[in-house]
Amino acid sequence: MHSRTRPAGLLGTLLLLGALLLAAGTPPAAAKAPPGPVAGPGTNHATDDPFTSDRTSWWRQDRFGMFIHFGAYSNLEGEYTRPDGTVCRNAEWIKRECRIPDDAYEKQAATFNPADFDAQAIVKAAKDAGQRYIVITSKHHDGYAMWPTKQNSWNLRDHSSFDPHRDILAELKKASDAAGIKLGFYYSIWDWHDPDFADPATFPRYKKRMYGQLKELVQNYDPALLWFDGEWDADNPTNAWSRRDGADLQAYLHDLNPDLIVNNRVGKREVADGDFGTPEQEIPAEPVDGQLWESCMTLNDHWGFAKYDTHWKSPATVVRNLLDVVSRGGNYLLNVGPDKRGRIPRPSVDRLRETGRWLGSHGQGDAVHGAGHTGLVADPAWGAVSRRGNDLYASVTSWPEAGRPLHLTAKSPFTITSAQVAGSSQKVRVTPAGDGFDLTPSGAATGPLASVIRLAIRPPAAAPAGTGKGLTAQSWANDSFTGPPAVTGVDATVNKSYRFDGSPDPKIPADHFSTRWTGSIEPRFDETYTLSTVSDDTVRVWLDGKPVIDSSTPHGPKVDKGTVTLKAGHRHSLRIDYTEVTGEAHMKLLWSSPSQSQQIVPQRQLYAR
Ligand code: FHN
Repeated sequence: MHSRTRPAGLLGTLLLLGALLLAAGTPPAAAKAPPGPVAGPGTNHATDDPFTSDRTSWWRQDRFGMFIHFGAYSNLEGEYTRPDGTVCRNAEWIKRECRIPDDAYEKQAATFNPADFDAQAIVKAAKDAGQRYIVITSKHHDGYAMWPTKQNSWNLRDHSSFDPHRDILAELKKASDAAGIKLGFYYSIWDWHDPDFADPATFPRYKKRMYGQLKELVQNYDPALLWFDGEWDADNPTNAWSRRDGADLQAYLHDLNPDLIVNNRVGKREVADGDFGTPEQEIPAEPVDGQLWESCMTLNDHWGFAKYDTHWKSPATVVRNLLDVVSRGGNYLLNVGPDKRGRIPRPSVDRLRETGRWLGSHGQGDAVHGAGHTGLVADPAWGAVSRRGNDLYASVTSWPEAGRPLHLTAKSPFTITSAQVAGSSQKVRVTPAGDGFDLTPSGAATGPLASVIRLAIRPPAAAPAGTGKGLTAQSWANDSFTGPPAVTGVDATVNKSYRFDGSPDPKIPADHFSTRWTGSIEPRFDETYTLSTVSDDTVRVWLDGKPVIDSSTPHGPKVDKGTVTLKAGHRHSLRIDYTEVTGEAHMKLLWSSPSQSQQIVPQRQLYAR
């Protein structure tokens, strides 16, 4: 066993000494700010609509990912025997929850040797499960980096018994690319090990190292996604991460790679942070407003490996969860925790393989991959309904008794032109019934996990796509629309993330400004639409002269909604009054309807008058 911390040597010691003297002499506050783009008034950090952009398309199509919690904590396999002989159990929080002294934790990490980490086997397990992206912990709260970072020697290359010529993130990247699987990295902002993290006075020095690590990850491994965590207010150690830190980091990362997808824990898990929300160990009861979302979950009760935890979810639970998530417009990130040798536990592999077999049978995967929420029907008690093009997938987890119907409540008139049970030739009788349809199968369920009835539909009529160029936008350099507007123009969409430094125009300061959008909005369906705003600080919306949203008390990033009945192809007059008082600023206008999935209202449906 040879545990390597970076060899000091005389030169190393002198350099280190010099660095320490320099650092000691440099007041922390003067520590050079992390690198990043120069923004300022006139900057809008929202560069696309995550609901529809090419940048997020793979993520919205893939739907199902593998989470991997793997780090120095895995070496303890969920159990720590204290010097007094008492045994303490935890997984990735074991250092803190079992109060392991730093030296003892570092000593055990020095024996960490995941020699059996097999990237190809892991990628195969994901692929066989139908998981189309992978997110692995590059650094969890214990601060231990799973790649040869140059920012410190607390990492798998410099502080372990692992082969120093290997790089598991590079191995996973190579195997993922070869298999057509996207790779993302989890990165904890909260760092229990970095000496500069705990003290707000030295926190800038930690941030500099953090930015350095993230630059290494982005430039050396080209991840498609960064999954931040540990952003919350915490103590032991105090977490000084702020919303502004989140805004700065998003701008920095966008500068490094504009295609990167980032979760909402880059900031403070607000609706305006990152590209998607991250409900954890839970599934939202209905589609989430204002932001994409992904539910992350363990397969047993621990994220990191815990040798005693055999409380595994059944394949039926995994499939049901996956279908519920997708039918509500979300992604499902299901976790595995490799053991200290780097092997995924067999019970995890077995359950994932069962799930993959279900997805790969009879085209059932079409209910998940490339599918999503439909507002055309209500969420049924007997299962879940997802939409993929003009097919609805009724995934039944409670198959009816012989001759009994499954009722489907329609929320807009449409026609079912055919109904076919995946993997069965049985007939399904479709009869209009009450507020929708009765689907009456003529045979048995096709298996224990879920049976899928594919419904080909003729959807509600759509008016032709609009020819709009956007709304008239007037902005004032005050937050009360006082005097003549300082700037007048046309905004293609209302999709603004000014954050802390930006504003509608270089002539408008980052605080105390207001914008009024006027013109008309043209729907494509005769339906009841939900108009949603994501705003900070205030917003009011009128449609056809009537108030729809009034959120005029200054607030942080917030979703407000109003329902309106719109006529396909008709131009409904629209006015939005938005103000930014101080701090960060956001303003987005989205819509959804039974036939329209949630999106930023597109330019072609907005008109200047
Ligand atoms: O504290 C972490 C936890 O260890 C785990 O990584 C989960 C997974 O998302 N996130 C945090 C708890 O919210």
